Amino acid sequence: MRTTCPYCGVGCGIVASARRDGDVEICGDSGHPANGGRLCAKGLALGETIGLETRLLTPQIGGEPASWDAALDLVASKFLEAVRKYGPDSVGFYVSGQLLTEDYYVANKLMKGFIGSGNIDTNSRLCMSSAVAGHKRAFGADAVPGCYADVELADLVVFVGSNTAWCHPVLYQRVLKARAERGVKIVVIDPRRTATCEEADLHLAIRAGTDVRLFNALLLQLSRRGALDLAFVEQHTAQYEETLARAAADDCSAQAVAAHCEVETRDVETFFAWFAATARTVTAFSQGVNQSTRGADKVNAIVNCHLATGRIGKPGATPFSITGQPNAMGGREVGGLANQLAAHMDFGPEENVSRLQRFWNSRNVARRPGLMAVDMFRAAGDDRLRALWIMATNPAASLPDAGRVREALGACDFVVVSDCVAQTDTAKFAHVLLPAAAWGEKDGTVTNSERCISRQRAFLDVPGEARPDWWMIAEVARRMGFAREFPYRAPAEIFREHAALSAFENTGTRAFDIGGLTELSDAQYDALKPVQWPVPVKSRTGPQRLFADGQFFTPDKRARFIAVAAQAPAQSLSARYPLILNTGRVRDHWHTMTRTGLSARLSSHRPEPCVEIHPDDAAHAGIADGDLARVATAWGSTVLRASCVGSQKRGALFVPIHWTATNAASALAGSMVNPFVDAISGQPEFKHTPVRLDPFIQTWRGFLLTRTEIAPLAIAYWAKRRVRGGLLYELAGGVGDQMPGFDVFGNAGQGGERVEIVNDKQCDYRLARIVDGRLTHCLILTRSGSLPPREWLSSLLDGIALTLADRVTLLAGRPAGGGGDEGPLVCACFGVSRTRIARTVRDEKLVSVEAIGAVLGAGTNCGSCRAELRGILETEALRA
Ligand SMILES: Nc1nc2c(c(=O)[nH]1)N[C@H]1C(S)=C(S)[C@@H](COP(=O)(O)OP(=O)(O)OC[C@H]3O[C@@H](n4cnc5c(=O)[nH]c(N)nc54)[C@H](O)[C@@H]3O)O[C@H]1N2
Ligand SMILES: Nc1nc2c(c(=O)[nH]1)N[C@H]1C(S)=C(S)[C@@H](COP(=O)(O)OP(=O)(O)OC[C@H]3O[C@@H](n4cnc5c(=O)[nH]c(N)nc54)[C@H](O)[C@@H]3O)O[C@H]1N2
Ligand code: SF4
Ligand SMILES: [Mo]
Repeated sequence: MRTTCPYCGVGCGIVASARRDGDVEICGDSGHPANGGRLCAKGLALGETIGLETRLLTPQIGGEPASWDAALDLVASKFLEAVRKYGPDSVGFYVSGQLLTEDYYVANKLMKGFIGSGNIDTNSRLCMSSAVAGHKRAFGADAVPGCYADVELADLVVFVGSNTAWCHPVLYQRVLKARAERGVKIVVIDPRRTATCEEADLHLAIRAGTDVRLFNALLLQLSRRGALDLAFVEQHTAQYEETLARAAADDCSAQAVAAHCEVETRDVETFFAWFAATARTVTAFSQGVNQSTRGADKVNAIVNCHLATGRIGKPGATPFSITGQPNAMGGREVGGLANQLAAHMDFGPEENVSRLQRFWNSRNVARRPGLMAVDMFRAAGDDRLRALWIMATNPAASLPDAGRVREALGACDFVVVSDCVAQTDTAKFAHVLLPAAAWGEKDGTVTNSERCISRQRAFLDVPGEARPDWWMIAEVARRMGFAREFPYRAPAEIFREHAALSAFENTGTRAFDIGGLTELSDAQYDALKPVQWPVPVKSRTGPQRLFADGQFFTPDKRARFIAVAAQAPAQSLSARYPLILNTGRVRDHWHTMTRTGLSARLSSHRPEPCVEIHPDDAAHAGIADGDLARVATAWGSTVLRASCVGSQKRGALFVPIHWTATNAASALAGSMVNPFVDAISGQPEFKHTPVRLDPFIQTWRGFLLTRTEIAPLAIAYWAKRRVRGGLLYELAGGVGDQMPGFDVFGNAGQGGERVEIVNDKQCDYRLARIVDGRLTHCLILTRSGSLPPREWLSSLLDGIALTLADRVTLLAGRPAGGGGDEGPLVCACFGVSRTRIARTVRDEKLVSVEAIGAVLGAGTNCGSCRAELRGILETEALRA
């Protein structure tokens, strides 16, 4: 079955085959325009994440299984009751870029079209809303001008606030291929030296939040160097003079900019010179730009430079917002953001509301924008919002100031959560839980970063009582009295209505037009090939690029320069919180790990929740690499494994977002993030919170291996991850935390053999439980000694009977012949560990990444680990 990857916005095509034994084979679809057959490690591992062990399979009311009828009746009646008593704005939907377009369309139609409130917002608020605001200000519409082919046609690709190598690996590979073939130059602008920098010709490790100053200066330098496309500026843009004047208000010399951004003058000059000299330039940006209280301004500062040079709508020349989630774009198309209507229409003009009234046959279309994500959860906590339905997102973990979000969820009268997974941080607060069909089980469409609409297709049976999201929303709509308007029986019907709305009274003034897909039969929808929008009536394909003719969607058809001022982030550093907290992603995990956490392979690259620290900052705080550290802001605090790395900028910490209360004691990045948002876009400032770093006083440490989940532990540090055959819990006690004993195994620990070693000198305690000759549990703790490596012991959980030799050395933690310490996985595609790579480099005297690839396969598929391979080569060369 041809389908689309459910992770990042690259939107790779996948061919999935369900085998008789229940396994699923995944490979890249060579016919898909996004990836041409390539996949990254996450996409490749999709087959490992479709198990049912963590799934929500029946509706629940108050934690008890319920029938669909009872659950849907309750949701409809609670929403109706709130609307009757307190008005339509007393209810809300909080939805997600991981819904399919059809789900999303129905949710938006119900809230904005029939309940009559603007209160539907999406996690895309946290992700893409600054780009949306920037596009609308500059182009008059939320339209991405370029396409993926542009990164291959460019001579210069500038990545701003984007760790593309890890977050959009297949797009990054396309750039690397062009680089190998044609010598495309790469510049990375990011405070951290990320994996994306490994192949870069220039890395500007700017101080967080200084992008506007850099791009304002670039604009001025372009004009001084005569690099402008004056004809384009004159014929197709407006507000150039004011914008230039605003930029010139700051000292725009390379020296001044370098000092402000904390980089070398030489490097700033090089960047300006390359940008000025290279007509075919793509500036690709992501969350380092968007997730900022100046996010929309950052976007426009970048777009300004492209407008000034006429580098838009041309092959190899475009600003390029890379989208995060698989359907970030589809959500924008259906109006999933609280401040826009369906089909890219704005609230402003009254005719848009009346057009929707006529199209939907409703008298009740919302006339005002609703609450944006952060405010929506504030309202849930103070009685303004009486009923909230959360779909396909985990806000108790992913919103800023997550502690307060949890309080709000706890205080809200009625919370509905639809998810595929039973236990998420958010599900704990649900009065009603609705089981959603997951990737592989549901049908619909998604739109990727280059406006390409692509089908997700079902190839697995829907398990238990799970249902697709569009179905549950339509069922609630019917029960609220809108049966006639929500008659859908299949996603194709919804898609046709969505396409028809995009073309309804659209005289070319609305960018989003897929009228050409309105007449698709069910069979044509099933067979729909990836297609870029716009697809107006009478056409079946869209143009690769927008604005090639210099015509934009503003009233006068001219693009707008936007004058933006360099401003500091919302909160400044202080003596108490002297460092910057930056948060983001790691290579092999996806968000709150509800799916990637199921794969042992994907869980091994970054085995524990960590904080990346510059070695000088770590030394200053008295923290060594591998220690636990306490990381605290004015909003919350965590205990994390310190990783001292030179790639981290001095004065800033980086904490991955993936660990939640479901998989760690106290590691949630969102609990520490300040809740300030961009006044223009409403997007939170996830990349800049003042923070402090302190050593964590650890009284004992250890780990626990178990075949099955254990009850929550009341200790300062634990972090859980999937290993082959079971789960591995890393453990550490703070002052006053008791060492766990046999009782942590719970009921599962009854019976079997028990092997125990106590070493009083180091206060070591080692315990194993063996049932029918197989290892089921193993607990290893120490106060002052060392711990054995985890790999060999966890491999014994696999269910194979222990040999006599295994039994003898079990509690030593090493196989009889030695070894057993493979270290973390570096190449997730081929499962090659750090130890094995280092050993092979030494034994076979390898000197290049290619040579490692030839011998071990590592780095030859998705290429995301090539930076790490190079690091190992360097370490081994130094050692030699
Ligand atoms: N592996 C993986 N891939 C993913 C995801 C995932 O969870 N895991 N999620 C997907 C989603 S939804 C999204 S939105 C994307 C996000 O993709 P990215 O935006 O590439 O990822 P992030 O790690 O959030 O942040 C990018 C970079 O911004 C930098 N940064 C921080 N502050 C600043 C600043 O002030 N200026 C500049 N120029 N840079 C700054 C950070 O150091 C970081 O390296 O990834 C998508 N792909
Ligand atoms: N500190 C910090 N916080 C951040 C960010 C950051 O950089 N730093 N980035 C932000 C960004 S860009 C994003 S996109 C968000 C992501 O944050 P979330 O959206 O909260 O993260 P996910 O873990 O992807 O949550 C998706 C949920 O939907 C469920 N799900 C998957 N498919 C379906 C489906 O088809 N139907 C239903 N009903 N459920 C489904 C999954 O099981 C999972 O529980 O995080 C944001 N939060
Ligand atoms: S790059 Fe990876 S995660 Fe993104 S769509 Fe492609 S396979 Fe999926
Ligand atoms: Mo995102």
